[in-house]
Amino acid sequence: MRTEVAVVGAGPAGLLLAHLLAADGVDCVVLESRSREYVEGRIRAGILEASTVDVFDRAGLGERLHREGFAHRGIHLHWPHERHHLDFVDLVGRGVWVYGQTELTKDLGAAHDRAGSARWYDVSDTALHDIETDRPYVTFVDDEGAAQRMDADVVVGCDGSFGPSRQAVPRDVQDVWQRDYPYAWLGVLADVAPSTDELIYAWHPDGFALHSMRSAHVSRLYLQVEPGTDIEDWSDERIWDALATRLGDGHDGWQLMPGPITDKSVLPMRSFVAAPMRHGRLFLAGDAAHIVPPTGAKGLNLAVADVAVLAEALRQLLRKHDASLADAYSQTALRRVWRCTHFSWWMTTMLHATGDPFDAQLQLAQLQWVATSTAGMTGLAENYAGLPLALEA
Ligand code: FAS
Ligand code: PHB
Repeated sequence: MRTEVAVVGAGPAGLLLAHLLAADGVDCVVLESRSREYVEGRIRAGILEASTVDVFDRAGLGERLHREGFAHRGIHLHWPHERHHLDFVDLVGRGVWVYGQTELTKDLGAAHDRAGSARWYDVSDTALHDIETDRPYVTFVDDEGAAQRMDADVVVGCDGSFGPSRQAVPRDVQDVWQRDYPYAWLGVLADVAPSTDELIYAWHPDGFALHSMRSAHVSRLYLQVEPGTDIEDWSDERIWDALATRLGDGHDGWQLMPGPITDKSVLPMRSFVAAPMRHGRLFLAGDAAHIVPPTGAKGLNLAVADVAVLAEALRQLLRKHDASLADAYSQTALRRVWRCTHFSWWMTTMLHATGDPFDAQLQLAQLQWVATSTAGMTGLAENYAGLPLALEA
């Protein structure tokens, strides 16, 4: 079989790239190792930057997002006895949207259904070949156990942090940076109306907590736990007690309303960047190239930003035989990747308790400045609401 662009991975990056390329008449095939139901059911990100919403609007994918998503002007920063609202729209002229990654992936899947796109789910043994030539190909075993080969002009690795694509880049040309944080997040989904209008990021000596949401009836909350925490150690009651303490239940009359927990998971916190994001005819996008701790709500948005830049680069390469944007892709994408990696590290280290009393004083001093100085608030707002897509040099 032959296509122009073989995309490995049908998460948001892979599906969005294939959708944008197909809109430009570029032939694509998407290969995915899990089932469609599994991919669309994975509970992950929830915050979309304005530039992400713009990409979906321009691609004709924004209708349900605008109907069911929530436009937020900003966030609340909370620490014991203090709560401050940062209004991003006042500060930098743009806010963010609350719309679950699961919904975004379903919208992308529906668009591919309408377009009759070529997607292979439940594949296995995916392997990339001859990526240093102009005739790369991908081999895999399909869901019926038959060995398949897909020849392509370009292969794009959108296969997340554990896929084969990043491994296909030779070690001697690849730089990798990684930082593992000394804490993890316990995330819960609860069938209860959010107790807040906008997200609450809370510092507390016991640990960080975040109150987010998915709809008017579903709350999404996180609390800092030790790495490797066994979810069985956290009963619903213990989770709600810790969230109430850390989020400031009772502060100025504010109350956290508990409810039935429908999903619990522990996710590790790490920063990871692999460069270059292109080797020969292989391009990497999204988590395949970088991972950020979710404190800055950047993971999904970075994947979209990579894809928006890469789709145009591949259109120029394959339709106009102009390789200039493709040759610049890695450098262009990495500028935003490092800006977002820094911001995610900055938010994470400002808000997570380490148990060290000196750290605690530094964090509280930083929070006091960020939440009460226009310069501090603007710096957070500019990064959280998102920078323009293709960062200037
Ligand atoms: P994805 O990981 O979404 O998609 C990669 C796809 O490739 C997967 O479907 C996988 O099955 C497939 N694949 C892997 N190996 C393959 C192979 N060999 N062959 C074929 N297919 C293969 N971000 C936030 O902003 N906020 C959050 O709260 C947040 N929470 C997260 C929680 C968890 C548990 C995880 C893991 C990530 C979270 N993220 C969060 C980040 C997340 O949203 C990612 O940034 C986003 O999914 C990136 O999208 P993709 O790059 O498409 O990668
Ligand atoms: C979420 O709603 O899942 C979410 C929101 C903000 C974050 C991380 C996760 O920083």
